[in-house]
Amino acid sequence: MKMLKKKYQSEQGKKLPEIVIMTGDITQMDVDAIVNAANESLLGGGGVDGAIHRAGGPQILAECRKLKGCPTGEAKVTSGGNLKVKYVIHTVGPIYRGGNHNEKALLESAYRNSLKRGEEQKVKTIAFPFISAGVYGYPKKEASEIAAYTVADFLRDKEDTSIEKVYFVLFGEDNFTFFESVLDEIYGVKEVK
Ligand code: AR6
Repeated sequence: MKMLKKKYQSEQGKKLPEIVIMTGDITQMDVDAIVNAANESLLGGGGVDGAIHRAGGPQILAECRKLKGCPTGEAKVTSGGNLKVKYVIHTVGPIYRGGNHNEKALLESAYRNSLKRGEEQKVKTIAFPFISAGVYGYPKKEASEIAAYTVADFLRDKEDTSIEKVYFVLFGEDNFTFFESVLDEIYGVKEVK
């Protein structure tokens, strides 16, 4: 399968973070931290959560057990086990229940709290999956807008941050295209015709 990748950097004076969108498997990333789209138990599951625990080995689950779960919208850190990363930041996105159950605020919190946990560990590079957009059923266009705007706004003009580069690692061309549209808008990329 063709791998898609696109890099966004600030134009002079705008001070937006460097963001890379790509298709691929987040468990293979060579970054300081990856974010896991977990559930409140932090004891594993399917989707990206299952993939991270499978690839990372039992060490991550052992550490998760000690964390005693994680409320929706918050984030907690373990080591990276057998993965290339130093840390896995486990966050819990909202289950989508029609849009009137505080889902947007909770999804924004999941991204923001993950970035905060990353900063506390002094990570320079961090990779996110498409939180809540799988089993949890968040409509993808909306979820991609929340993801991209929340991360860009959190890091915009921020001097006191360790984070230099953020990756969104996505399954499938469709998901890539959602992120591409919103990031083109945020970074003011002009369409070349
Ligand atoms: N790398 C990158 N993206 C992936 C990978 C991977 N290895 N595997 C799946 N995805 P989901 P959620 C994509 O369902 O909606 C778990 O059971 C996937 O295609 O993993 O937040 C947890 O334990 C989709 O686009 O997370 C929770 O119970 C995106 O990752 C629940 O699922 C997120 O899909 C959380 O649901």
